[in-house]
Amino acid sequence: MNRSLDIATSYLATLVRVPAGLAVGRLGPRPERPLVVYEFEACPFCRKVREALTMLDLDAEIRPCPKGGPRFRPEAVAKGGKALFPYLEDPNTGRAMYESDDIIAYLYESYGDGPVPLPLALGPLTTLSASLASAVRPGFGHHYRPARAPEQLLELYSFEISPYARLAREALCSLELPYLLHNVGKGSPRREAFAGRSGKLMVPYLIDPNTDTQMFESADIVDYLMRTYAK
Ligand SMILES: N[C@@H](CCC(=O)N[C@@H](CS)C(=O)NCC(=O)O)C(=O)O
Repeated sequence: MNRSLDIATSYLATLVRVPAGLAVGRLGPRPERPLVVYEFEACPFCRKVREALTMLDLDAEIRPCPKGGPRFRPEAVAKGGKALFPYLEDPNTGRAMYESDDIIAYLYESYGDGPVPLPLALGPLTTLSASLASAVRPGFGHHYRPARAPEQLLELYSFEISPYARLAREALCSLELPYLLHNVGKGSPRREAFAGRSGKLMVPYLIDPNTDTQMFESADIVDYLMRTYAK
């Protein structure tokens, strides 16, 4: 897909889900360790969970499970017993679970102020619009593209609804590259520290400790990931 079409369709995906995954709401206790999420970018149920992570200002270790992926899909099945995504592990409480709605309810109980906000609580309507967001980016962040595995986790600063951050997450997903997702949605108390570290407040921002690389710009990030990891 050419760049203009990429951006236009990613904006469409953003539009159908706005305001979910944009701004940080009321926060509860902060976890000491990042959550672990097995998921894939194109999955509408995974999208709902990623939106909750942004709105709760939570970091997560993302273990991408694109179709045909040789590493994290089998790992998730070995742990949870079935190939169903998203699958959450919370190393702070030892809890692990399937089912996006159960995961979201758990996250709001544990790290929010209790109730799940409206954009994530509309049942079939939430699922329908989350599916539409996937439909306008057909095939992206869905299938595995052969790649070599990095030794260390990459890091990505992002927030779910950003059309540009989506492009970077799709590439990380299809290459099955695990990464620490730092959510910095609007109103995140961590935005200032991020801008101090990176030099400006813009997402996506990728850090790759394997090659000592840090960069902004979704097109550059996608290009870098393909050049560095795709086989
Ligand atoms: N009710 C589940 C549905 C999850 C679901 O159907 N996930 C699909 C992906 S969107 C899945 O895992 N399919 C099996 C696969 O991808 O192999 C939830 O809300 O989490």
